[in-house]
Amino acid sequence: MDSATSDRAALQATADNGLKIVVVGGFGVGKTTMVRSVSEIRPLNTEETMTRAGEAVDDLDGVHSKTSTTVAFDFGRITLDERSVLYLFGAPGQERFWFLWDRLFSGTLGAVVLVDTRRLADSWYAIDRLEHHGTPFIVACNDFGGSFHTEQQIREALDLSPDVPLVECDARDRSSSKYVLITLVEHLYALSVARSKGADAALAGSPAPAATMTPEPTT
Ligand SMILES: Nc1nc2c(ncn2[C@@H]2O[C@H](COP(=O)(O)OP(=O)(O)OP(=O)(O)O)[C@@H](O)[C@H]2O)c(=O)[nH]1
Ligand SMILES: [Mg+2]
Repeated sequence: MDSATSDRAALQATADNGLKIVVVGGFGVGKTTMVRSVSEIRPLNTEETMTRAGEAVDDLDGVHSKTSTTVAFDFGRITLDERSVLYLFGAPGQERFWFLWDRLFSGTLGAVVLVDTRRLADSWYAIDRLEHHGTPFIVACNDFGGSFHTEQQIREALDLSPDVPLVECDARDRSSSKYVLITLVEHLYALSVARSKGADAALAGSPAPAATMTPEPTT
């Protein structure tokens, strides 16, 4: 069986419970690298070579060695258990492709905002869009060896609420990328537990439903 056939077989084998996760962030922060490092199938990438013609349009500050860029999205997959799989989508980072993000976020359970701490402002738009959609997210700082920032400095620069998890990672490293995804899944689980507790409390505090009330005596 060639690898494309085995990839298709793997995709068909389990899809009972498909959870869509998006990796988003500014240009060249390592989104494609993360999807590649962690996917258990050969990932789908839509990389195109960057040309000199694009230099005037692309903001290459801090990513001069980059030779290709995502023009649609990356796609990978990770099995969680016999019935559940994570479908991983890597967003394109260049500003001219940001119009694709809103579509990509549709049906998304949660997101990883990948950040290069040398260019923190490049992450603002991703966080803004996720908040706009109400999509839960965590922030992962990809290690490009920039100057040291405390967690507090990063939280302030990104205006992050204290309940959004913030982790460090190396997107090239499979176990580090896995840890990022586990943090996101745990965050989503905690949010869902908090939501169902809130719903239970609201039900407990509400008046008894009409069907259980003593019927009015009939004359
Ligand atoms: N030093 C370092 N380099 C990294 C890391 N992750 C990715 N890179 C490198 O950074 C470059 C950009 O990575 P990509 O994965 O293409 O970035 P991207 O966010 O998908 O880029 P766009 O799709 O063009 O926005 C590549 O040359 C990677 O090898 C990291 O953790 N540390
Ligand atoms: Mg990419």
